[in-house]
Amino acid sequence: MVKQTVLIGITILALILAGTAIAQSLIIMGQLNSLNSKIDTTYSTLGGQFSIIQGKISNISNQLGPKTVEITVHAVMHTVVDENTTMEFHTWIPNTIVIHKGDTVKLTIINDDEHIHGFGIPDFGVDTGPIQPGQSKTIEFTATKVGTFEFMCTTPWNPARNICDRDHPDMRGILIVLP
Ligand SMILES: [Cu+2]
Repeated sequence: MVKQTVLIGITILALILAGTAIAQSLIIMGQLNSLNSKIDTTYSTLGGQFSIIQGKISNISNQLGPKTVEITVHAVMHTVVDENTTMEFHTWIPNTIVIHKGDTVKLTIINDDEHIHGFGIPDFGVDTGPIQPGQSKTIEFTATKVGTFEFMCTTPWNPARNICDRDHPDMRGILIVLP
C-alpha cells in the first residue's frame, strides 16, 4: 500500500514536471515567433528606405554622357530588440548604386557605426581601407565596364581591435553599371 502511494506520488510528480517542460517550450516558441515577426517588420521597413535612396541615385545618373557622380554611402547599424534579446545588423545605405559606364564616381563613405569598417569594390580596384567610427573617406574611380558588381566591407571582424562585427560577411551591396 505504501509502495503504491509512492508510485502514484512519483507518477504525479513526473506528470507535473513534463507539463512544466511543455509549457516552457511553448513560451520559448512564442518568443521566437514574436522575434521573427519583428525581424520581418524591420527588414520590410529598411527595404522601403533603400528603394527611396536608390531611386535618388538612379535619377542623378540618368543624365546622358559620361559625368562625375557624387554618391554618399553610410555604414550603419540597426538593432532589433525583443524582451530578451538585442540583435545588431550592419549594412550599407544605400546598398544598391546605379550609374552609367564612363561615369567618374566620387564616392564618400561615412562610417555611422561604432565599429571600424572599410568599403571595397574589388572589380574596380576600390578599397578605402579602415574608416574609424564617425569618420569618412572619399575615393574616386571610373566605371570602365558594364555589369553588376559587388561591394562589401573590407575589414574582417576583429573584436579585440573594434573592427566590424560578427555579421561582417553580410555587409554587401550591388553596384550596377548601365551601358
Ligand atoms: Cu564592416
